[in-house]
Amino acid sequence: MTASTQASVVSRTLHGSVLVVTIDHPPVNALSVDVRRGLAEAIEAAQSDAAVAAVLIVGAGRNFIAGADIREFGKPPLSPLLPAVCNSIEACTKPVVAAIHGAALGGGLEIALAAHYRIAVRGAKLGLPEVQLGLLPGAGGTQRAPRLIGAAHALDLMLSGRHVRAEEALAMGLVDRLGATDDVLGEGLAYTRELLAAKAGVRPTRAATALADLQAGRAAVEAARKETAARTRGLFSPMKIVQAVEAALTLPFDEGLALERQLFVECLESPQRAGLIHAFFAEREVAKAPETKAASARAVASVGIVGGGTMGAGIAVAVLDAGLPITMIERDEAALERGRAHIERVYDGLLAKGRIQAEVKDAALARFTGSTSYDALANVDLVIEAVFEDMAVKKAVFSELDRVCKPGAILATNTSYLDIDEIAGVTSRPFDVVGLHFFSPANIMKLLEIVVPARVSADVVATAFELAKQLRKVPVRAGVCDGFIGNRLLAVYRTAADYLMEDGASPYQIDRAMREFGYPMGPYQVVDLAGGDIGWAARKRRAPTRDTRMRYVEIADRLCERGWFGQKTGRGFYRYEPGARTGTPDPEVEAIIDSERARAGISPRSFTDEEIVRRLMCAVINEAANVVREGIALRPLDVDIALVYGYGFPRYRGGPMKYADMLGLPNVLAELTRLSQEDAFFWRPSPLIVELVERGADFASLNGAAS
Ligand code: 3H9
Repeated sequence: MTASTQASVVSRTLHGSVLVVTIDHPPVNALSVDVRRGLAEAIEAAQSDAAVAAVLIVGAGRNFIAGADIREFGKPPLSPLLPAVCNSIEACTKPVVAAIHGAALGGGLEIALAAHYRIAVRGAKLGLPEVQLGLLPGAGGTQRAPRLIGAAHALDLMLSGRHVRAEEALAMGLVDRLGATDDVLGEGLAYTRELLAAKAGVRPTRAATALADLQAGRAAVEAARKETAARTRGLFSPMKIVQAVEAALTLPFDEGLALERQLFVECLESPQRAGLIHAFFAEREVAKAPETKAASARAVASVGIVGGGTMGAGIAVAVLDAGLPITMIERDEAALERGRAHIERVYDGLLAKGRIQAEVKDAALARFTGSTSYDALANVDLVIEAVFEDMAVKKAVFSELDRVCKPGAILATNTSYLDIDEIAGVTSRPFDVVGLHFFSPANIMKLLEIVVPARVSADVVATAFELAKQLRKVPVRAGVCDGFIGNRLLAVYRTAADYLMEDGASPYQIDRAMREFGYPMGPYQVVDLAGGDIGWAARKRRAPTRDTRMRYVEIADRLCERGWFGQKTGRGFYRYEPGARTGTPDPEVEAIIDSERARAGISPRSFTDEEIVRRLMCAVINEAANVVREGIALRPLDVDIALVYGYGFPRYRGGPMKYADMLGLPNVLAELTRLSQEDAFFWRPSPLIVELVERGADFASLNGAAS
């Protein structure tokens, strides 16, 4: 080593004739303006310094570079821009090598693509995940990657956003060499010296030839275009990616770069980019609850699960997948066997799809113990109750848990509506009782509502968050109320849909409008999928306490009275052929709706799809504001993540609160005020919305640093 120059985030050190340029910008070496400047200066320095024969770019810490600094998007651009930095790296007259460890993603991989040679060590993950943020690789990636690895691989990387391991990257030609050890600097230096010794010279990726077979390239672009049209309905950036890769085939490199820039800016300015980047940060922010800062988690090495039904078995798989042993309790041997069989079926399904190997299933089942006696839970660290949704039944379970569990064991309920304070009240240790509300299928759905009753201790809540991390769930903290965050908002969404249906819209039009908005399914398809009987039971349970000012639509009850519970009975709002998952509109249902309208004295009106979306969204946004105001959700962003991860709210709209901010809260308030002339009780504007509009503020202002 002969000389060293320190910039704040990019340092330069001469190792013999190799200039090592190290990016040290925690936490992930994102390409902020300082990093870009440091890189540009390093290339300039290398060019003008006769002592430098080659440049080696490495990242300090756990990653090479995670990409552009996402926090800069939406703000005025600062020079030097990343495409220019990449171009200057490629144009360097001395060989530039990228040595990759950890993440080389997005703009990070584009830096590596602009270098002349690439080496990766084990554990490196490379990818172009911009599509997940509503973007496309905008620093030459759409032009360099196809020239280096061919259009098919490049499109796969850019359209899926997936990360590839070093070995796969080598196989597709994304890197030239795999390091034999984990020492990224040592491996990088050795490789660079080898290149110098071989007089390898510069090798600009713009001149790479993987697109030489034009026919294959065109076929890949056409296939991607078809698939994108069919699969990514509603998303803006995937088609732009296809267009940019097509340009790599048809245009000279610099013209391709110019088109890429234009398409990138279109993506950058789209509301989808704002929604998706909000979701990216919000998803990380939800895991930071006050209790996770205030207390340390308790150790959880074993888990008990009470109930082997669909929910209990799904939770069991989620816990087993995290490598923890479980003890399942059921009331008799037959029920226990059904629970175990259910778990086995889930693993068999995964095996059949090739998602796991047989050993994974065997190892998971080896961690399963079942019992019909609560005494088997004497030593577990945490129990999750997933029995029938009935207060008396839950109380009986918690009395038993209180009797058998060791001191310090955490007692969790998976209730989706019931008052957890009341459940905790039957135990001698309400400070150990918490809600863990999973969503079905529990081994797949990412959302986990962590419901915090009044007397629970902070370390129990912190443990719940830690468990969520272990189970790879997205945790959202919720307070106790009927339905917590998600189901409370779902109820309002459904009610607003029912009002529209009774007032004149067909359930089929409502479903279509919401699908067009971006939901995977409309509200009545969801009812048919979940089973109409579930909502019917809840409506009957709530009937005695229903607010008399609340309008009540009976259409769904009429269907349930006929035994039409949806997919499982072949009829619901739709008709289903045996075994079919998609239904067809049912004229008999429409006749029932007509007669219900007549009975209620309503002359049907017509609604546009846009009006349907506006009403349903206003209902959700308004109730979500109440949820935040009452402290049931910590911040608006917690509501956003709950709905995106648990209820199919389109991620590219960021969640209902972000969507409300994009609509403009004064517009939302004006709409609520207009609607409240129809029904002053249901549509009364939330005081939080009124207050924010008066202050000229938005929901984002309540998110703290995350916005
Ligand atoms: C792009 O590159 C566009 C270009 O093509 C064109 C430009 C012209 N920026 O996830 P973690 C923060 S688009 C700013 O918890 P992990 C993150 O918020 C970009 N901040 O860690 C968190 O902050 P906090 C394409 C970022 O170890 C902290 O870093 N790249 C960025 O589980 C730790 O993150 C991507 O989409 C960023 N780019 O996972 C990659 N990335 O501590 C996005 C992270 O305050 N990043 N932060 O909560 C990732 O996928 C993961 O962060 C990574 C590490 C796998 C790298």
